[in-house]
Amino acid sequence: MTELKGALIGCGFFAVNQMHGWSDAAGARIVAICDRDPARLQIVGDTFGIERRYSSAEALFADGGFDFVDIATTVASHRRLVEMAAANGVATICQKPFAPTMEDAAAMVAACDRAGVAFMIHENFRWQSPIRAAKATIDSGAIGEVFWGRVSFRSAYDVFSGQPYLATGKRFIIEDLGIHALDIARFLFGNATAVTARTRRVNPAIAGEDVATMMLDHAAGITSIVDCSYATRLPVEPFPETLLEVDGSKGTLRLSQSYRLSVHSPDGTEVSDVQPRLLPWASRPWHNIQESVGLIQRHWVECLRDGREPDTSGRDNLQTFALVEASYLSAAEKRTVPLSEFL
Ligand code: NAD
Ligand code: 89V
Repeated sequence: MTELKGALIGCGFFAVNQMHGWSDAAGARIVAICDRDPARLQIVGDTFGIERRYSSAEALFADGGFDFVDIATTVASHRRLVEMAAANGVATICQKPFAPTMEDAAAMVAACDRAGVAFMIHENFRWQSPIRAAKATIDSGAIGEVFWGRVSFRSAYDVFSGQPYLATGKRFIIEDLGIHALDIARFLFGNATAVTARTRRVNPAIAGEDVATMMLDHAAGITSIVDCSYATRLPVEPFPETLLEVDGSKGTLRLSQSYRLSVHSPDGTEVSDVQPRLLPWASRPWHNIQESVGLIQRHWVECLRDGREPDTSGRDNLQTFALVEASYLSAAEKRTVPLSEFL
Protein backbone atom coordinates (compact mmCIF):
# COMPACT_ATOMS: atom_id res chain seq x y z
CA MET A 1 0.00 0.00 0.00
CA THR A 2 1.35 3.47 -0.81
CA GLU A 3 1.73 5.85 2.09
CA LEU A 4 -0.80 8.71 2.22
CA LYS A 5 0.74 12.18 2.16
CA GLY A 6 -0.79 14.92 4.30
CA ALA A 7 -0.41 18.67 4.80
CA LEU A 8 -1.16 20.39 8.10
CA ILE A 9 -2.53 23.94 8.30
CA GLY A 10 -2.23 25.72 11.66
CA CYS A 11 0.90 25.00 13.73
CA GLY A 12 -0.43 26.21 17.10
CA PHE A 13 -0.98 24.80 20.58
CA PHE A 14 -2.87 21.63 19.67
CA ALA A 15 -1.26 20.95 16.28
CA VAL A 16 1.87 19.72 18.07
CA ASN A 17 -0.16 16.74 19.34
CA GLN A 18 -1.46 16.13 15.83
CA MET A 19 2.09 16.22 14.43
CA HIS A 20 3.24 13.69 17.05
CA GLY A 21 0.25 11.52 16.16
CA TRP A 22 1.11 11.64 12.46
CA SER A 23 4.75 10.78 13.25
CA ASP A 24 3.49 7.56 14.88
CA ALA A 25 0.86 6.80 12.21
CA ALA A 26 1.23 3.77 10.00
CA GLY A 27 0.33 4.53 6.39
CA ALA A 28 0.44 8.33 6.48
CA ARG A 29 2.93 11.14 6.97
CA ILE A 30 2.92 14.93 6.86
CA VAL A 31 4.91 16.34 3.92
CA ALA A 32 4.05 20.06 4.19
CA ILE A 33 2.92 22.53 6.85
CA CYS A 34 1.36 25.97 6.77
CA ASP A 35 0.93 28.78 9.30
CA ARG A 36 0.61 32.51 8.82
CA ASP A 37 2.76 32.98 11.95
CA PRO A 38 6.44 32.46 10.90
CA ALA A 39 7.56 31.63 14.44
CA ARG A 40 5.00 28.80 14.79
CA LEU A 41 5.89 27.53 11.32
CA GLN A 42 9.56 27.36 12.23
CA ILE A 43 9.04 25.64 15.61
CA VAL A 44 6.85 22.90 14.16
CA GLY A 45 8.92 22.58 10.97
CA ASP A 46 12.17 22.22 12.91
CA THR A 47 10.70 19.92 15.59
CA PHE A 48 9.24 17.49 13.09
CA GLY A 49 11.77 17.92 10.25
CA ILE A 50 9.30 19.21 7.65
CA GLU A 51 11.01 21.03 4.76
CA ARG A 52 7.99 22.26 2.83
CA ARG A 53 6.68 25.29 4.79
CA TYR A 54 4.04 27.79 3.66
CA SER A 55 2.73 31.03 5.10
CA SER A 56 -0.46 30.89 3.03
CA ALA A 57 -2.91 28.10 2.36
CA GLU A 58 -3.34 29.30 -1.24
CA ALA A 59 0.39 28.71 -1.90
CA LEU A 60 0.25 25.31 -0.18
CA PHE A 61 -2.65 24.11 -2.37
CA ALA A 62 -1.08 25.64 -5.49
CA ASP A 63 2.00 23.44 -4.98
CA GLY A 64 -0.10 20.38 -4.00
CA GLY A 65 1.53 16.97 -3.76
CA PHE A 66 -0.55 15.62 -0.86
CA ASP A 67 -3.63 13.37 -0.49
CA PHE A 68 -5.23 15.05 2.51
CA VAL A 69 -5.11 18.20 4.59
CA ASP A 70 -5.38 18.40 8.38
CA ILE A 71 -6.81 21.80 9.40
CA ALA A 72 -5.76 22.70 12.95
CA THR A 73 -6.57 26.42 12.91
CA THR A 74 -9.18 28.10 15.13
CA VAL A 75 -12.81 28.20 14.06
CA ALA A 76 -12.93 31.52 12.16
CA SER A 77 -10.84 30.12 9.29
CA HIS A 78 -12.46 26.66 9.06
CA ARG A 79 -15.03 27.33 6.31
CA ARG A 80 -12.61 29.14 4.00
CA LEU A 81 -9.94 26.45 4.36
CA VAL A 82 -12.32 23.49 3.98
CA GLU A 83 -13.85 25.05 0.87
CA MET A 84 -10.35 25.66 -0.51
CA ALA A 85 -9.44 22.02 0.08
CA ALA A 86 -12.68 20.87 -1.60
CA ALA A 87 -12.01 23.15 -4.60
CA ASN A 88 -8.58 21.48 -4.90
CA GLY A 89 -10.09 17.98 -4.62
CA VAL A 90 -8.24 17.21 -1.37
CA ALA A 91 -9.69 15.02 1.41
CA THR A 92 -10.03 17.07 4.59
CA ILE A 93 -9.86 16.80 8.36
CA CYS A 94 -11.04 19.90 10.24
CA GLN A 95 -10.67 20.56 13.96
CA LYS A 96 -13.71 21.16 16.14
CA PRO A 97 -15.64 23.37 16.62
CA PHE A 98 -16.91 22.77 13.10
CA ALA A 99 -17.80 26.38 12.21
CA PRO A 100 -19.08 29.65 13.67
CA THR A 101 -22.64 28.94 12.46
CA MET A 102 -24.82 26.03 11.32
CA GLU A 103 -25.07 27.66 7.90
CA ASP A 104 -21.28 27.59 7.52
CA ALA A 105 -21.10 23.97 8.71
CA ALA A 106 -23.77 22.84 6.21
CA ALA A 107 -21.99 24.73 3.40
CA MET A 108 -18.70 22.95 4.26
CA VAL A 109 -20.37 19.53 4.08
CA ALA A 110 -22.04 20.45 0.77
CA ALA A 111 -18.73 21.68 -0.71
CA CYS A 112 -16.97 18.40 0.15
CA ASP A 113 -19.92 16.36 -1.15
CA ARG A 114 -19.93 18.25 -4.45
CA ALA A 115 -16.16 17.74 -4.80
CA GLY A 116 -16.48 14.06 -3.83
CA VAL A 117 -13.80 14.37 -1.13
CA ALA A 118 -13.82 12.72 2.30
CA PHE A 119 -14.44 15.15 5.18
CA MET A 120 -13.92 14.38 8.87
CA ILE A 121 -14.23 16.59 11.93
CA HIS A 122 -11.37 15.96 14.39
CA GLU A 123 -13.82 15.10 17.20
CA ASN A 124 -11.43 12.99 19.22
CA PHE A 125 -13.06 12.68 22.67
CA ARG A 126 -15.17 9.67 21.59
CA TRP A 127 -11.83 8.06 20.63
CA GLN A 128 -10.50 8.24 24.21
CA SER A 129 -9.84 4.66 25.32
CA PRO A 130 -11.86 4.93 28.60
CA ILE A 131 -14.89 6.14 26.58
CA ARG A 132 -14.40 3.26 24.10
CA ALA A 133 -14.30 0.82 27.04
CA ALA A 134 -17.61 2.18 28.33
CA LYS A 135 -19.19 1.96 24.87
CA ALA A 136 -18.01 -1.66 24.46
CA THR A 137 -19.61 -2.54 27.82
CA ILE A 138 -22.93 -0.94 26.85
CA ASP A 139 -22.86 -2.72 23.46
CA SER A 140 -22.15 -6.06 25.17
CA GLY A 141 -25.61 -5.86 26.79
CA ALA A 142 -24.14 -6.28 30.29
CA ILE A 143 -26.33 -3.55 31.78
CA GLY A 144 -29.36 -4.26 29.60
CA GLU A 145 -31.36 -1.60 27.82
CA VAL A 146 -30.04 1.88 28.60
CA PHE A 147 -32.68 4.37 29.77
CA TRP A 148 -30.62 7.18 31.36
CA GLY A 149 -27.12 8.60 31.16
CA ARG A 150 -24.83 11.40 32.28
CA VAL A 151 -21.71 12.75 30.59
CA SER A 152 -19.87 15.06 32.96
CA PHE A 153 -16.73 17.24 32.74
CA ARG A 154 -16.16 19.43 35.81
CA SER A 155 -12.83 21.10 36.50
CA ALA A 156 -11.03 24.27 37.55
CA TYR A 157 -8.00 23.68 35.30
CA ASP A 158 -6.50 26.85 33.81
CA VAL A 159 -7.19 26.21 30.13
CA PHE A 160 -6.58 29.87 29.31
CA SER A 161 -2.81 29.64 29.82
CA GLY A 162 -2.41 27.29 26.82
CA GLN A 163 -5.37 28.62 24.82
CA PRO A 164 -5.76 32.35 25.66
CA TYR A 165 -8.40 32.87 22.92
CA LEU A 166 -10.81 30.79 25.02
CA ALA A 167 -11.15 33.70 27.47
CA THR A 168 -12.18 36.21 24.83
CA GLY A 169 -15.08 34.69 22.88
CA LYS A 170 -18.76 35.42 23.59
CA ARG A 171 -19.21 31.64 23.60
CA PHE A 172 -16.91 29.44 25.65
CA ILE A 173 -17.59 26.16 27.36
CA ILE A 174 -20.36 24.64 25.24
CA GLU A 175 -18.62 25.53 21.98
CA ASP A 176 -15.14 24.43 23.09
CA LEU A 177 -15.58 21.61 25.59
CA GLY A 178 -19.29 20.83 25.83
CA ILE A 179 -19.15 20.00 22.12
CA HIS A 180 -17.00 16.95 23.01
CA ALA A 181 -19.34 15.87 25.81
CA LEU A 182 -22.40 16.30 23.58
CA ASP A 183 -20.69 14.15 20.94
CA ILE A 184 -19.96 11.47 23.54
CA ALA A 185 -23.66 11.52 24.51
CA ARG A 186 -24.56 10.90 20.86
CA PHE A 187 -21.90 8.18 20.60
CA LEU A 188 -23.25 6.32 23.65
CA PHE A 189 -27.00 7.01 23.45
CA GLY A 190 -27.68 7.83 19.78
CA ASN A 191 -28.88 11.00 18.10
CA ALA A 192 -30.81 13.56 20.12
CA THR A 193 -34.09 15.19 19.16
CA ALA A 194 -34.25 18.09 21.64
CA VAL A 195 -32.21 19.88 24.29
CA THR A 196 -32.93 22.02 27.35
CA ALA A 197 -29.93 24.01 28.60
CA ARG A 198 -28.85 26.44 31.30
CA THR A 199 -25.55 28.35 31.33
CA ARG A 200 -23.64 30.60 33.71
CA ARG A 201 -20.43 32.53 33.90
CA VAL A 202 -18.64 32.20 37.26
CA ASN A 203 -15.16 33.46 36.31
CA PRO A 204 -15.48 37.27 35.91
CA ALA A 205 -12.24 37.46 33.91
CA ILE A 206 -13.63 35.72 30.81
CA ALA A 207 -16.22 36.76 28.23
CA GLY A 208 -18.23 33.56 27.76
CA GLU A 209 -20.06 30.99 29.89
CA ASP A 210 -17.93 28.60 31.94
CA VAL A 211 -20.72 26.41 33.33
CA ALA A 212 -23.40 24.60 31.30
CA THR A 213 -26.01 21.94 31.99
CA MET A 214 -27.89 20.29 29.13
CA MET A 215 -30.72 17.74 29.22
CA LEU A 216 -31.03 15.75 25.99
CA ASP A 217 -33.97 13.75 24.64
CA HIS A 218 -32.53 10.96 22.49
CA ALA A 219 -34.43 9.37 19.59
CA ALA A 220 -34.05 5.97 21.30
CA GLY A 221 -36.10 7.19 24.29
CA ILE A 222 -33.03 7.71 26.51
CA THR A 223 -32.72 10.89 28.61
CA SER A 224 -29.21 12.18 29.25
CA ILE A 225 -27.60 14.98 31.22
CA VAL A 226 -24.47 16.58 29.77
CA ASP A 227 -22.82 18.93 32.26
CA CYS A 228 -19.57 20.82 32.07
CA SER A 229 -17.80 23.42 34.17
CA TYR A 230 -14.45 25.16 34.43
CA ALA A 231 -15.49 26.69 37.77
CA THR A 232 -15.55 23.50 39.84
CA ARG A 233 -12.83 23.25 42.48
CA LEU A 234 -12.38 19.64 43.59
CA PRO A 235 -9.91 18.13 46.07
CA VAL A 236 -8.17 16.25 43.23
CA GLU A 237 -8.30 18.08 39.89
CA PRO A 238 -9.84 15.71 37.31
CA PHE A 239 -8.84 17.57 34.10
CA PRO A 240 -9.32 16.36 31.35
CA GLU A 241 -11.39 13.36 32.40
CA THR A 242 -14.95 12.90 31.17
CA LEU A 243 -16.99 10.95 33.73
CA LEU A 244 -19.97 8.77 32.86
CA GLU A 245 -23.04 7.39 34.59
CA VAL A 246 -25.25 5.01 32.64
CA ASP A 247 -28.32 3.21 33.97
CA GLY A 248 -29.74 0.19 32.15
CA SER A 249 -32.58 -2.27 32.71
CA LYS A 250 -30.16 -4.91 34.13
CA GLY A 251 -27.47 -2.81 35.80
CA THR A 252 -25.32 0.30 35.84
CA LEU A 253 -22.00 1.60 34.51
CA ARG A 254 -19.90 4.29 36.15
CA LEU A 255 -16.68 5.78 34.72
CA SER A 256 -15.31 7.65 37.69
CA GLN A 257 -12.27 9.78 38.44
CA SER A 258 -8.84 8.20 37.89
CA TYR A 259 -10.24 6.11 35.03
CA ARG A 260 -12.11 3.56 37.17
CA LEU A 261 -14.78 1.69 35.25
CA SER A 262 -17.36 0.01 37.43
CA VAL A 263 -19.98 -2.27 35.89
CA HIS A 264 -22.77 -3.63 38.04
CA SER A 265 -24.84 -6.39 36.40
CA PRO A 266 -26.74 -9.54 37.41
CA ASP A 267 -23.31 -11.30 37.34
CA GLY A 268 -21.93 -9.02 40.08
CA THR A 269 -19.86 -5.87 40.21
CA GLU A 270 -16.64 -5.58 38.26
CA VAL A 271 -14.24 -2.67 38.70
CA SER A 272 -11.45 -2.18 36.20
CA ASP A 273 -8.67 0.31 35.56
CA VAL A 274 -9.13 1.83 32.08
CA GLN A 275 -6.19 4.27 32.19
CA PRO A 276 -5.18 5.53 28.76
CA ARG A 277 -1.64 4.72 27.60
CA LEU A 278 1.05 7.32 28.29
CA LEU A 279 2.63 7.59 24.84
CA PRO A 280 6.38 8.38 24.76
CA TRP A 281 5.75 11.97 23.60
CA ALA A 282 2.71 12.57 25.84
CA SER A 283 2.50 14.33 29.19
CA ARG A 284 0.05 14.08 32.08
CA PRO A 285 -2.72 15.12 32.44
CA TRP A 286 -3.12 15.51 28.65
CA HIS A 287 -2.19 11.90 27.82
CA ASN A 288 -5.84 10.84 27.57
CA ILE A 289 -6.54 13.42 24.86
CA GLN A 290 -3.15 12.83 23.23
CA GLU A 291 -3.77 9.09 22.88
CA SER A 292 -7.14 9.80 21.25
CA VAL A 293 -5.48 11.98 18.59
CA GLY A 294 -3.49 9.00 17.32
CA LEU A 295 -6.60 6.80 17.40
CA ILE A 296 -8.77 9.16 15.32
CA GLN A 297 -5.88 9.61 12.86
CA ARG A 298 -5.63 5.83 12.46
CA HIS A 299 -9.39 5.74 11.81
CA TRP A 300 -8.97 8.43 9.11
CA VAL A 301 -6.22 6.49 7.33
CA GLU A 302 -8.33 3.29 7.40
CA CYS A 303 -11.39 5.13 6.10
CA LEU A 304 -9.47 6.74 3.22
CA ARG A 305 -7.93 3.40 2.31
CA ASP A 306 -11.28 1.53 2.43
CA GLY A 307 -13.41 4.32 0.92
CA ARG A 308 -15.54 4.43 4.12
CA GLU A 309 -17.18 7.49 5.66
CA PRO A 310 -15.42 8.36 8.95
CA ASP A 311 -17.45 8.00 12.14
CA THR A 312 -17.19 11.74 12.79
CA SER A 313 -17.65 12.80 9.17
CA GLY A 314 -18.83 16.34 8.50
CA ARG A 315 -22.29 14.93 7.83
CA ASP A 316 -22.34 13.08 11.17
CA ASN A 317 -20.92 16.03 13.09
CA LEU A 318 -23.74 18.33 11.92
CA GLN A 319 -25.79 16.48 14.58
CA THR A 320 -23.27 17.36 17.30
CA PHE A 321 -22.94 20.94 16.11
CA ALA A 322 -26.74 21.32 16.04
CA LEU A 323 -26.71 20.34 19.73
CA VAL A 324 -24.26 23.17 20.43
CA GLU A 325 -26.42 25.71 18.60
CA ALA A 326 -29.63 24.41 20.18
CA SER A 327 -28.06 24.53 23.66
CA TYR A 328 -27.14 28.20 23.30
CA LEU A 329 -30.62 28.99 21.99
CA SER A 330 -32.28 27.02 24.78
CA ALA A 331 -30.25 28.82 27.44
CA ALA A 332 -30.99 32.22 25.89
CA GLU A 333 -34.72 31.64 25.48
CA LYS A 334 -35.25 29.35 28.48
CA ARG A 335 -37.12 26.75 26.43
CA THR A 336 -36.66 23.24 25.12
CA VAL A 337 -35.29 23.46 21.58
CA PRO A 338 -36.05 20.68 19.07
CA LEU A 339 -33.04 19.90 16.88
CA SER A 340 -35.35 20.12 13.87
CA GLU A 341 -34.94 23.91 14.23
CA PHE A 342 -31.34 23.44 13.05
CA LEU A 343 -31.23 20.29 10.92
P1 NAD B 1 -3.80 28.21 18.31
O1 NAD B 1 -4.29 29.61 18.20
O2 NAD B 1 -2.76 27.88 19.31
O3 NAD B 1 -3.25 27.72 16.89
C1 NAD B 1 -3.87 28.03 15.68
C2 NAD B 1 -2.77 28.28 14.65
O4 NAD B 1 -3.41 28.44 13.37
C3 NAD B 1 -1.97 29.56 14.92
O5 NAD B 1 -0.59 29.26 14.91
C4 NAD B 1 -2.38 30.50 13.78
O6 NAD B 1 -1.33 31.36 13.37
C5 NAD B 1 -2.77 29.51 12.69
N1 NAD B 1 -3.75 30.03 11.71
C6 NAD B 1 -4.96 30.56 11.96
N2 NAD B 1 -5.60 30.85 10.81
C7 NAD B 1 -4.76 30.49 9.81
C8 NAD B 1 -4.84 30.53 8.40
N3 NAD B 1 -5.93 31.01 7.77
N4 NAD B 1 -3.81 30.06 7.67
C9 NAD B 1 -2.69 29.59 8.29
N5 NAD B 1 -2.54 29.52 9.63
C10 NAD B 1 -3.57 29.97 10.38
O7 NAD B 1 -5.11 27.32 18.51
P2 NAD B 1 -5.20 25.83 19.14
O8 NAD B 1 -5.41 25.93 20.60
O9 NAD B 1 -4.10 25.00 18.62
O10 NAD B 1 -6.59 25.36 18.53
C11 NAD B 1 -6.72 25.07 17.16
C12 NAD B 1 -8.02 24.30 16.96
O11 NAD B 1 -7.91 23.07 17.67
C13 NAD B 1 -9.26 25.00 17.54
O12 NAD B 1 -10.33 24.83 16.65
C14 NAD B 1 -9.50 24.30 18.87
O13 NAD B 1 -10.85 24.28 19.27
C15 NAD B 1 -9.02 22.91 18.55
N6 NAD B 1 -8.58 22.13 19.73
C16 NAD B 1 -8.98 20.85 19.78
C17 NAD B 1 -8.61 20.04 20.82
C18 NAD B 1 -9.07 18.61 20.83
O14 NAD B 1 -8.84 17.87 21.76
N7 NAD B 1 -9.74 18.17 19.77
C19 NAD B 1 -7.82 20.56 21.85
C20 NAD B 1 -7.38 21.88 21.77
C21 NAD B 1 -7.77 22.66 20.68
O1 89V C 1 -10.41 19.78 23.68
C1 89V C 1 -10.39 21.00 23.58
O2 89V C 1 -10.96 21.51 22.67
C2 89V C 1 -9.58 21.87 24.53
C3 89V C 1 -9.77 21.63 25.99
C4 89V C 1 -9.81 20.19 26.42
C5 89V C 1 -8.70 22.35 26.78
O3 89V C 1 -10.98 22.25 26.31
O4 89V C 1 -9.87 23.21 24.21
